[in-house]
Amino acid sequence: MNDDLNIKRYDLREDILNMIFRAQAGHIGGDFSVCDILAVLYFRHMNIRPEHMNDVNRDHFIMSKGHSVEALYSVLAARGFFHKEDLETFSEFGTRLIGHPNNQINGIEMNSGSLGHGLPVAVGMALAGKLDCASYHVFVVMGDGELAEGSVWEGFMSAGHYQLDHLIAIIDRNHLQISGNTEDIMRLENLERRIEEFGWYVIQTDGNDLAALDNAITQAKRNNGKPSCIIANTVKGWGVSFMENRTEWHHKVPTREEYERAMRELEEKKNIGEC
Ligand SMILES: Cc1ncc(C[n+]2csc(CCOP(=O)(O)OP(=O)(O)O)c2C)c(N)n1
Ligand SMILES: [Mg+2]
Repeated sequence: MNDDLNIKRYDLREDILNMIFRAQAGHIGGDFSVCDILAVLYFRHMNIRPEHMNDVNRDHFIMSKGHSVEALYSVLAARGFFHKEDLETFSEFGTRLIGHPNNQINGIEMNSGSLGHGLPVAVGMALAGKLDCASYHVFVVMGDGELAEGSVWEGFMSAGHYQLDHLIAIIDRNHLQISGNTEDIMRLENLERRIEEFGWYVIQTDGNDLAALDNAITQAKRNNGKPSCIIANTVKGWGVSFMENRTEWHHKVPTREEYERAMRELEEKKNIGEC
């Protein structure tokens, strides 16, 4: 994977950290776990450009785990969907960049935040594409805690039934949700086998390894006859040592001292090119 993305993954996290510290609100843990997935999708794979959002053949993207909106805003700004300075208004009174995705923003197709709705909508988009013999792919990113919602499993079932091979679901499998470990709150394992049983092609990958993600998405795009699901094994809080795998960093806001420590760590890792 080229070095440029290795730098961007830290730049994106620095933008997120700034947004959350300035606003004193946000969901930093899930932002940092999903950041690399978004970077690889937006910079390597998806046929989505700010000036071509009306193109019927472009790819479609749904951020179903809408609480990770800061990660989405940071990558959309980096891809030129709006001015980077707008990030400074995140969560302010009267801002367009509110605390969950809304479709008034260029590049955002679906309002989300209430978990469990992204996959069913993505199924509808992919089914429409199939009926139209269109070439576009539909990508949807979900959290693993989100999989406790029943509507997700209706989505898995119907996508398998309709053999929607242009649908690619990516699960941010960080093993944590808002109040603890997913396996304690609502057991998911054996997740791969369960999703396969619904007629999906399932790929497991390291979700914080840019090259591995790139490979997994390439494989998913080539797959015929079944929808694809990438179980991206990630680390919640990835990039900042004291946030990694800690439940409280789901939506804790850093103190000034924590903010400065986190920024220092991200800068150091960026400079030594750690990946
Ligand atoms: C329908 C619904 N129920 C509850 C919530 C509150 N909520 C916000 S984030 C979250 C945990 C989500 O965990 P996960 O999907 O694993 O996200 P991640 O770990 O990636 O942050 C919950 C329960 C919600 N947003 N929507
Ligand atoms: Mg999770």
